[in-house]
Amino acid sequence: MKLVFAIVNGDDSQAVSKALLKNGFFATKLASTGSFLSSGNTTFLTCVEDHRVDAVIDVIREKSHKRKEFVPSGTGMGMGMDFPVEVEVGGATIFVTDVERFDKV
Ligand code: 2BA
Ligand code: 2BA
Repeated sequence: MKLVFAIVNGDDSQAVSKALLKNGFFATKLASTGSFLSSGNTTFLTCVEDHRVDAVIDVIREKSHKRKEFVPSGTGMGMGMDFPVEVEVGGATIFVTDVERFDKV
């Protein structure tokens, strides 16, 4: 078994959640916060058999959209000027790890 961690932009989390369910995947959602934008994202934990990992990732990829956003740079140096910087958000950041044991008791 593998555990797929997927950090998904808050705006895409409903669509990802529905698509995982529709495709028969079990998942757990954790409310999370990115340290850079300090805005909410959702971390999906999905534990699946090894051969289903690519299928989970395909579902998440299909429902997560990359886009550009302007955010305050935090470099106003106390002068009241905080220049916005463009960052790419959306898409999903995915980690896959081995699971030693999987039980439902
Ligand atoms: P945030 O930390 O809020 O980051 C949002 C976006 O800001 C990032 O999008 C990236 O484009 C930019 N960014 C973040 N940290 C940066 C840095 N140190 N320098 C320059 N630009 C930076 P994504 O890369 O798509 O990441 C989206 C979210 O996924 C992140 O939200 C964070 O919660 C998570 N994440 C991304 N990479 C990670 C990693 N290596 N480990 C753990 N969490 C990660
Ligand atoms: P359980 O299978 O006992 O799962 C209880 C909770 O444990 C789930 O809550 C989910 O948060 C987590 N979980 C279970 N298996 C997981 C896995 N492989 N990876 C990550 N997290 C996992 P819910 O999602 O609210 O599901 C509640 C109950 O609804 C489940 O109880 C199961 O009986 C049913 N269920 C959930 N997803 C299903 C699906 N795709 N197909 C059929 N039944 C589903």
